[in-house]
Amino acid sequence: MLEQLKLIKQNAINEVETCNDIKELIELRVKYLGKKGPIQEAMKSMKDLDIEERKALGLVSNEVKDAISVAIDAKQGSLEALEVEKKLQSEFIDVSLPARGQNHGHTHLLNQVVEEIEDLFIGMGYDIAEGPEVEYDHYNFEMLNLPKGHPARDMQDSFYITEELLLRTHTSPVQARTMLKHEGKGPVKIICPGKVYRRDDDDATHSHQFMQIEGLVIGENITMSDLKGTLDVFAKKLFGENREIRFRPSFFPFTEPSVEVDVTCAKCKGEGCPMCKDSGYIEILGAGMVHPNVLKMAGFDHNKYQGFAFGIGAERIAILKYGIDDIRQFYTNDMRFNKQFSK
Ligand code: FA5
Repeated sequence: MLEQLKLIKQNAINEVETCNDIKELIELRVKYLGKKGPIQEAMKSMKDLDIEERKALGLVSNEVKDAISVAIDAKQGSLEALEVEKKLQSEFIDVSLPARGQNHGHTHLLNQVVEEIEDLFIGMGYDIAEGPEVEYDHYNFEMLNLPKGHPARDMQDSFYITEELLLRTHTSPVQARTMLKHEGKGPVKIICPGKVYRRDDDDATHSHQFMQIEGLVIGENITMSDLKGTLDVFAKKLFGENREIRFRPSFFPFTEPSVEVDVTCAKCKGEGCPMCKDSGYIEILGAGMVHPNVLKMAGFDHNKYQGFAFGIGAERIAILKYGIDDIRQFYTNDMRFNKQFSK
């Protein structure tokens, strides 16, 4: 019996030593030390032995049990340590690896330019005003000294929705709306950026939908030189001191006198090319002194108040500032174009 126990111990220790799996090790513990294990089986024959033999068998069986248990505990400890090590290896984070690039959106170039212009005018004390894109004929034309049938309405071919409603052709109706809100009291100093729509044929510098930034200043003793000075500062800040700018007499029914401002072409730098239709210049804005009729219609005393107004084409500014060769680039959503202007 004692020999049998020693053999059991030897087999158990051999099996424990070659075991490399915690689950199997638990099964080995049950197999050798459990109630149905070989040691318990051997002990069943105790009852047939005399007292001395029983003592000896008890002693050896305890010794065998202890030895197997110690071997299993030791093995379990080393297998658990191995497991932890493996887990640590698999969860290792290399903090020195460069991060995977993420695609971040950014403000569209056109909005960047509009924001730059807004900042510039806010810096000069202007407030931002807003108006609807679907506008009444009344504000878009009539309040601007353009009654129905006025030939100058043809200057802006319109998208009419009903006889009285249209997509605004310029941001100038916001002038009328702002003046009415002021109820004849100056000063007024606003800019209004927004989309406008015209039935223009699309080409390199014209789009049927584009952005304008309207400006309106009303106060006492406002003169044409205030307008010229303001537009000069605007153009120099945006294009730099060296870019050539010209003021050209023009006509708008809502301003008198009226001017248009041109900047040397982005493509040919003034030489003349198809983009600027060989003129060497691209027109960026229309402006002038607010017509007395417009002041009167909006409830301002034209003997007390004067004002100037301007309407800047935002795409034209972006074209000239960034050397873009076609206005349609702003509206085709070509990511190769858009991504060049991420800030
Ligand atoms: C006007 O729209 C006037 N309301 C501007 C104004 C405001 C004059 C206040 C006086 C006082 P005009 O049609 O010229 O004017 O347009 C103004 C600017 O918008 C142009 O100088 C040009 O830069 C831009 N623009 C005009 N038509 C288009 C178009 N189809 N596509 C892109 N930009 C355009």
